Amino acid sequence: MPTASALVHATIQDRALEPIREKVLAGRRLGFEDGVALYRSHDLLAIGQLANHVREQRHGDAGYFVWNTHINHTNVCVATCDFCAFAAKPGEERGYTMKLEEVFDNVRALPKPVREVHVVGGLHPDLPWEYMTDMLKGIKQVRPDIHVKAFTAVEIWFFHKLYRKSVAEVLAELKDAGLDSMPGGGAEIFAKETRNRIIKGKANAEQWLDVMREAHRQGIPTNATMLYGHVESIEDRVDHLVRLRELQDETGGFVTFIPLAFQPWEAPALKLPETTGFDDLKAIAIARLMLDNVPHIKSYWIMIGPRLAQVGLSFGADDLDGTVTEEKIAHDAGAQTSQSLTVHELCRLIREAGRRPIERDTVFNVIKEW
Ligand code: V47
Repeated sequence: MPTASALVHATIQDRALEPIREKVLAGRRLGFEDGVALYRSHDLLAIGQLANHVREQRHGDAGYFVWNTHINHTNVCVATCDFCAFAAKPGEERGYTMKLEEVFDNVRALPKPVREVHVVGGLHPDLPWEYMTDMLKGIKQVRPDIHVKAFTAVEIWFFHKLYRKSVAEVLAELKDAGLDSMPGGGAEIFAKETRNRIIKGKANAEQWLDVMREAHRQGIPTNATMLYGHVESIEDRVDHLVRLRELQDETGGFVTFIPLAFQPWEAPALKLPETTGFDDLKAIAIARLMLDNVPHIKSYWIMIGPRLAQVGLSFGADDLDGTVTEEKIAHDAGAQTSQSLTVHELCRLIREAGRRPIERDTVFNVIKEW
C-alpha cells in the first residue's frame, strides 16, 4: 500500500505547494504565506488532496448532515451591506416582522425529526428586548427538545447597543431564555478597508470576534463564516482565516466553519459575477488546511448547489449542513438552488461521494447512521 505521503506526492504539479505538503503531512501549522500560496495556485487536485488527507484523518469517511430549518423573524435592518438583498430599511414596503405567535406556529408545524432551528434576523431598531427572549422561551415551550441556534454576533452587538446591556448580559439573558448555540453569520470579511467598502452600520471585525469570545466564555458554542467572491483579495481571505484560528486557539468554541459564496444576482450594490467551481472548492479546501483547530468544515449546498457541495466532501468538508427548508438570505439574493433538500437526497449525495451519511445534532452528537 502506498503511504498517504506518497499518494499526495503523486498529484502535486505546482512546486510551490511542496513545502506546504510537507507541513500538512507532518501535522504542522500553515502560515499566512502558505494560505496565500494555496489560493494563488491552480493545482486544485493537489490542494484538494491535501485537504482531504486532513479531513479523513479527523473524520474518516463520515459525511454529516442535520435535520434543520431556518426562521428569519424580521428582515428590517438598519445596516447597509452591499451584498445583502434580504434586508429592508425601516419603513420600506418589503419589510416584514413576524408576530411571535407566527414564529411559534412555524415551530409547531415542524415535523418531529427536525432538531435544529436556525433563527436570524435583520437589525430591527424598534423591537423590544422581550421580543428576543420571549421568542426563545416560546420556541422551547413548543418544542423543548429542539436545539435553538440563534442570532449572529452582529445581532448580539446590536442588542448590546440598542438595549444598553453589556455583551455578557445580552448573551447570559438569551442563554437563560433558551439559546443553545449561535450561527456564524455576519463575519463577512474582517479586513478593515474591504469591510468598510461594503458594510455600513454594523459590528466591525474586532466587535464580532469579541462577541464570539464572550459567547465561548459562557459555554455557548458557535460557528464561523466567511463571505467570499465579492471585492475581497486573497490576502483578505487568508487574514480572515488566521484571525478565526487565533480566537479558536484562545477559546476552542467554534464548531464549524462555513465558507459562504457570494450570491450576486439580486445584490443591491455589487454588480459582480458569481463564484466559480474552482474558487468554491478552494475556499473549502484552504479552510480545512488553515483552520487546523476548527473541528468541522461545511460544504453549504444552499450557496454552491448540491452537486458541487457533494464534491466538497472530497475537498476537505465533512458536513453538508442540512435539510434547511425555506432559506431566505441567499434566495432573496437570487440563489439558483432549491430552498430545501430531503434527508433522502442528502443521504444520496453523501453516499455517492463515498461517504457514510450520519445524521448529527448541531454540536455533532451522532443521532443516526443512515
Ligand atoms: O451573515 C448575505 C450572508 C449570512 C449574501 O452558522 C450572503 O450554521 C452570499 O451565516 N450572498 C447568513 N451570502 C448565512 C449564514 C449561515 C448559513 C448557514 C449556516 C450557518 C451556520 C450560517 O449570509 C450573512 C451574510 O454573510 N449573505 N447576503 C449574498 N448575497
